[in-house]
Amino acid sequence: MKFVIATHNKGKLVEFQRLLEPMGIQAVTAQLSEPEETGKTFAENAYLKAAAACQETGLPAVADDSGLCVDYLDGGPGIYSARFAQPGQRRLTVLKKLEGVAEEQRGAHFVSAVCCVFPNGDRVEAEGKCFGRIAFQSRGENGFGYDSIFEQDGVTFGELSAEEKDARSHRGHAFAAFEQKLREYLANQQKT
Ligand code: ITT
Repeated sequence: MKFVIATHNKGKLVEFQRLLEPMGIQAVTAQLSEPEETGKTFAENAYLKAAAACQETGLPAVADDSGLCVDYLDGGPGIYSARFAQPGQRRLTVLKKLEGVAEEQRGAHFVSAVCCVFPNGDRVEAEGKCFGRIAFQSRGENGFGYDSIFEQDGVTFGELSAEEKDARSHRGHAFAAFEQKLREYLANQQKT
């Protein structure tokens, strides 16, 4: 089964490939346009990206819309995680906004909404979350995006191996649920 991965984020791309491969999916890339993320939810934006990629390539397309939701920032940056500060400034901006905020008030979670759109218009969707805190400073070189400032049990995602991150991350959870739903969808397709 060949799916096109609808993302322009290199960090996500690496994770998509390693999460989709064990499902027996051949994950390919393509030159894709970047649709405007006009949705009001992660799920709506994931659908917009997957639908555009499916239309452009004629292949089933998988996208994720994801982000960091910080309790102290009323759930922000949330769906605006890729847009609320300049590239290279995003982690620092979150850390600055939480300067002087005590550990108990630094709760946060990541969300990943995954959507696969098929050429016949069908879609399979799943969502995953993981909960933790915003660290006091950036730690760890692994991963991407906000990984080095998001910690669980005192360890940031930037300090985890790829396998460790997948086992506990929002995207790992979302793809596990997605795999289940995809299997059900494909089994139903074979019946009809
Ligand atoms: P695509 O839309 O092309 O997939 P994007 O980077 O714009 O790429 P989003 O709109 O979903 O993707 O924005 C997600 C933001 O949240 C982006 O800034 C990511 O770096 C960050 N993010 C998402 N998942 C993350 C993860 O697992 N670890 C760290 N940061 C993450």
